[in-house]
Amino acid sequence: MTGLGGARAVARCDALGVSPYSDMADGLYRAYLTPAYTAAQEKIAGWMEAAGMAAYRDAAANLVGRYEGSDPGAPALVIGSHLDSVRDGGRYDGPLGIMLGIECVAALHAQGRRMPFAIEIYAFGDEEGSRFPAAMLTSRAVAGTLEVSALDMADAEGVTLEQALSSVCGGGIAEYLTAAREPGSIEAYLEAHIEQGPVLEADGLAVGTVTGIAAQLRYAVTVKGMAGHAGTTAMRLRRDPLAGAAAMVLAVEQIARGDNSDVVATVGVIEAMPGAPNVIPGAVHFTIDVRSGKEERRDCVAEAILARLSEIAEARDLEISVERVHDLPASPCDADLMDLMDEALIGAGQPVRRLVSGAGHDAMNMAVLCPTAMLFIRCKGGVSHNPAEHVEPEDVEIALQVMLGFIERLGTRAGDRNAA
Ligand code: HGY
Ligand code: MN
Ligand code: MN
Repeated sequence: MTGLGGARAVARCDALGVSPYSDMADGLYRAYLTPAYTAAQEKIAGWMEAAGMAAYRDAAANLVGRYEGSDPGAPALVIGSHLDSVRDGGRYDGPLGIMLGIECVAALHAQGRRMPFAIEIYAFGDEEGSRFPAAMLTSRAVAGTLEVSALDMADAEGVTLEQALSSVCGGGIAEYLTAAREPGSIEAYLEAHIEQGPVLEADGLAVGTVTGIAAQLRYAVTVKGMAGHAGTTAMRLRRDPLAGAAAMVLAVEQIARGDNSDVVATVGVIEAMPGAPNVIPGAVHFTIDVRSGKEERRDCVAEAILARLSEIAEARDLEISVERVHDLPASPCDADLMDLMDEALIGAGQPVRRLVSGAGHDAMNMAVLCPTAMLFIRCKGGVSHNPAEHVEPEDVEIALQVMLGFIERLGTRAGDRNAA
């Protein structure tokens, strides 16, 4: 299979980038538990079975493929990434890691080989949080870190997670948390992912070993003022929450930029209600996403931002409420697995290059369960969360060879441990 797996992985991501595997007509939006999501699962399940795996949905409606190892009781190697996308996203953010996992198993299956451990491919259903308010629901369910209270939510159309889940797999929300894996049942978690940044391209490298994932905080902010008639309300009499929110958005940018560190802060969603050209809004909702490789930097900047927002609200006679939607700590990759990845890079004729991830990944949740490793793949211009996202099949083939080398070394390590 050498030489073809990388190209096939890219072609399969492309095939999944259009209807019926997208919830939007022109472009890619595949949300958790939608018709596009289940259509994509059915397609991928066929590819998993063709690679010698048994495919099934777990209680959180993740698609899982399992390729047995020589020792049925041994902790499994899990290879995964996410199947959902952002709105109008790229084709490779998530699915590429799933397809590469399938290609690794297909290569072993073609050679009739079994590793000392089973290999399980997880296509996580909700990493982006693009449908429901919280993100990374399904890898948190597998990691066992999801609180049952977190399941009580609805999407923008008012469809609850419970309704969406039962529409897809008939499963009940009560069983959702049974998707959790037993600690000790997983040898390691491996995720290959596009870098979504400029480092590998700038260094002329196809792949790199990830050292860890930045810590992230996400907030939902509501600012309330006084709705009014755009034509009859004098400027001095207004309590305009959208004008207030505009000052707040600029403050988010100024404070993060002023920290002169790796901290990044983003307002990605903003909505004015009732949202009419001739109405001064009554309320505004917006989100804030704050990240850094160091939690203390992240927290310090987040605190400064929230304090500034309160000052702006007070100065403009507005009400403000802030809800913390999620708090994901920084997640270092496992030192031993990084060494194995470096050896696999060398084995595949690639220079060793380590880099941190500013983007969040399911690996940060799986780190609660087991040691994690990530492999980054160069993407054009570092562009992601954008239809222009692009990878070269040759780089993906290199990633496949590195992953196979990593799996071999992990198998040798497991064999040596069992023999000891
Ligand atoms: O937000 C992130 O970093 C990831 O793409 N979900
Ligand atoms: Mn991703
Ligand atoms: Mn993403």
